[in-house]
Amino acid sequence: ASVSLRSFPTRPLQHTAVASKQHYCAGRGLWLEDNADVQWMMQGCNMVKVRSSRWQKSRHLRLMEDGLTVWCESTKSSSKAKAQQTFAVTEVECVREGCKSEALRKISGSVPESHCFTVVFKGARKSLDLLCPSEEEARRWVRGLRTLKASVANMSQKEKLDQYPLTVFNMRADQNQDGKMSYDEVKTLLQMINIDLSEHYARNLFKRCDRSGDGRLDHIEIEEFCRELLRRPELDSVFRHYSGNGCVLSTAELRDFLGDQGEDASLLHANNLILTFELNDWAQKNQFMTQNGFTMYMLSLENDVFNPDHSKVHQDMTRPLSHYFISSSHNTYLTKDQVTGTSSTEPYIRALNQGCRCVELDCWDGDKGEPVIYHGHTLTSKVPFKEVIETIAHYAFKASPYPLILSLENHCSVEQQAVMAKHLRNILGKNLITKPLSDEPLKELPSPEALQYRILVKGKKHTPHLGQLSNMGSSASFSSSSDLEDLANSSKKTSKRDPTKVCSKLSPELSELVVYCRSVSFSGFENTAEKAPNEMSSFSESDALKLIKDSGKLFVRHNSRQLSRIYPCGQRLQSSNYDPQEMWNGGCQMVALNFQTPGEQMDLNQGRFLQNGRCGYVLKPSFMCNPNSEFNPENTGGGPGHVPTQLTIRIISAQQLPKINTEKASSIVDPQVWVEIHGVDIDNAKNKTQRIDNNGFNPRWDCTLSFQLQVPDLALVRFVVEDHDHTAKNDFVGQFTLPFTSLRTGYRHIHLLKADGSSLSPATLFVHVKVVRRGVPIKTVSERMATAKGKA
Ligand SMILES: *[C@@H]1O[C@H](CO)[C@@H](O)[C@H](O)[C@H]1NC(C)=O
Ligand SMILES: *[C@@H]1O[C@H](CO)[C@@H](O)[C@H](O)[C@H]1NC(C)=O
Ligand SMILES: *[C@@H]1O[C@H](CO)[C@@H](O)[C@H](O)[C@H]1NC(C)=O
Ligand SMILES: [Ca+2]
Repeated sequence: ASVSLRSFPTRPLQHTAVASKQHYCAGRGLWLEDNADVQWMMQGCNMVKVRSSRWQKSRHLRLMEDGLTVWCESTKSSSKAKAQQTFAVTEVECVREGCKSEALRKISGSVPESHCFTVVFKGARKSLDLLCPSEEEARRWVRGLRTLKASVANMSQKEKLDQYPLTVFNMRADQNQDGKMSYDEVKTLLQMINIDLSEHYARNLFKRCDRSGDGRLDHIEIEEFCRELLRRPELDSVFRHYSGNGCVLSTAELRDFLGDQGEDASLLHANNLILTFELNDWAQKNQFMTQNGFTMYMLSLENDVFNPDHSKVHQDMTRPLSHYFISSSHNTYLTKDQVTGTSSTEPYIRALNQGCRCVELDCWDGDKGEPVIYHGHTLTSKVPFKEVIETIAHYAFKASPYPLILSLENHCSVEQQAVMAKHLRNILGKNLITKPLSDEPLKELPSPEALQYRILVKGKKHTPHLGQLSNMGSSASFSSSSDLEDLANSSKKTSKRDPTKVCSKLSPELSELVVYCRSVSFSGFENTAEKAPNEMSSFSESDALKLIKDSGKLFVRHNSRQLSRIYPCGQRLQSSNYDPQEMWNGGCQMVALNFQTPGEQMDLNQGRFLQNGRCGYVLKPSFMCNPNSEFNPENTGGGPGHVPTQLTIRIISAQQLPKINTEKASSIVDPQVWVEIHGVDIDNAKNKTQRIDNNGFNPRWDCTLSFQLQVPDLALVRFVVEDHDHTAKNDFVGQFTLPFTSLRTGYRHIHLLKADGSSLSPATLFVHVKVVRRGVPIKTVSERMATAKGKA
């Protein structure tokens, strides 16, 4: 069934177009007018796309007019239709200069390194390795792509909204590539961005926008066409509710609105918002906010559901490491699953850029005395240890200044362990921790603050004076226990029975580098106070779950002092993930997930570490940081951390949900929204809205969902949009997850993310959030005013 937009207003087009046209030009000037590299990229260039030393093909790369899309087409015209490919600047994770990728390294002897670069994409998309005709060409493309990426990251939501239809247009809709659109092409575009307009309405709007009357729309006219479509009646009604005259908000009216939102309700704050978001000069001078200014503000990050104060480091960073959840990755080197996936340095870049603070290196003996990293006993490819350390050195502190932990799974001979130690020292230099920060006996672990810009090695450590102790270690082979399954079959089986031999297998050079993260096998919850704070244990997900279920309180206490690392069980050959929330409930710090595997578990990880400036360290709730803590994650009735709280969320509408099922050309999204609570067992819950048929462009639900939380400080809230499918499993459209403690009340937009964690911009949800603690409702300003009026 086709949905016509009957509520569509017939406001004169002129009115909206004028204000935003200025904006539009400003937005474009951002890239196009003043950047020589970007200009250069628009001229296009013939490069060689490299996959291996044998597979090399000529490609023409050109940046399109939207400043966002790069075309990459075969220079042989015959295969044109097939060989055309595009990528959007927003999909780029990073650009690496020279021959740093696995494919380019193989040809680095035969081509000038300065002519090469690699475009690394977010998520699973294969990297693009390119060889340019000159050094200048390579330099300009590398610099240009980086500039564009930075500018896009900086673009306001409104600018993105303006840009979005243009991008779609460039990428797919302009079928005959003449830069203008016929009515049929516009219809294709509408379908691509999920609008199902009535024929009658679409034709009328097309005619109104076709100023030149030639039956085709140029870029500016398409912009106007789209802007008309972007109107938001539900936002307009919020505006009218607070506006006395229905046209503008005075500073006082805006302040009242802010008060109801649960924000700083001061005239100063209201004035600042007018200065920042009001586009109309007259209104700004007279301290009014117009409808356009209000829309701009409401769509900006300033009004995001996620508290912007938490997008900076806002927690105390001077507590011991064991008081923090630490974003951790498992089998970091793998690009896919652990049976056939490729080992590469690129997953390290992606993980580190996401703020991951504990990466894993599975080290084995390699050729010519150089250790390599791969998944032992499998078909995964190998990557030299040295290259991985070089990559880590380069990206370690780009996203976070706080300490990075290298979790070594060491399967190497003593000789190659010494080589590992040498590389670690030489490449990481003064960043590497090689001895304790202080000579004092260690009472507790140092803080992230004290360890800024430092790299810690986690592994087994030789303790000459406590020789016996190391025999007690799990199998006493110094690989971490997650590889015991592998080792059980191998020759190392014998070493189990021969402790002396085992000790001699740890190279003193490598052992020396283990300072604050010394792997030992877990020895129970007895004598907790006597354990050295730098001793830590690894647990398989099932072992950890058992401890949490059987002795949750003791595990929480243990984790207030010792670090614990949890890893996925060995049966997860496809690199699937377990639920990290259960482990955080038990106070476990390093809950290692396969970062390469998107899905609910990685969404939770991204949500958990969204706060505190995404620095990869999040302070545990205070009731978990005490060695005498009474907090029990399995407890259902009261106790520390229990603050009964009601969360009420009204899902109002969504904007520009993309089409997911691209195979069915005519299909339009039938969206529904889930709200999920992930916390302690008793808090876990989910509920969903009804489904809206055939409208991804501006579906409206007005559906209220309510949840009771007991331990809000541990809870995450996840919003998931699905495309209802009558015949198969619903398709995932987008999601956003955030800590309950970072959720803001009032009318808010939620900026949705794709499965791989990157932005689904400009797709948003519009919601209203209300929180009531311990049965005490927080009164809104308008409710207070209503009460006051009633009394008068
Ligand atoms: C981002 O925008 C701000 C203000 O509009 C500007 O000062 C800053 O230089 C921009 N940053 C980048 C990387 O473009
Ligand atoms: C270990 O041995 C079992 C049975 O002997 C076999 O099925 C399995 O593939 C072996 N695993 C490895 C990693 O060699
Ligand atoms: C889900 O939400 C609907 C609509 O508000 C409500 O009627 C229903 O009881 C809720 N279901 C659960 C399990 O909470
Ligand atoms: Ca055209």
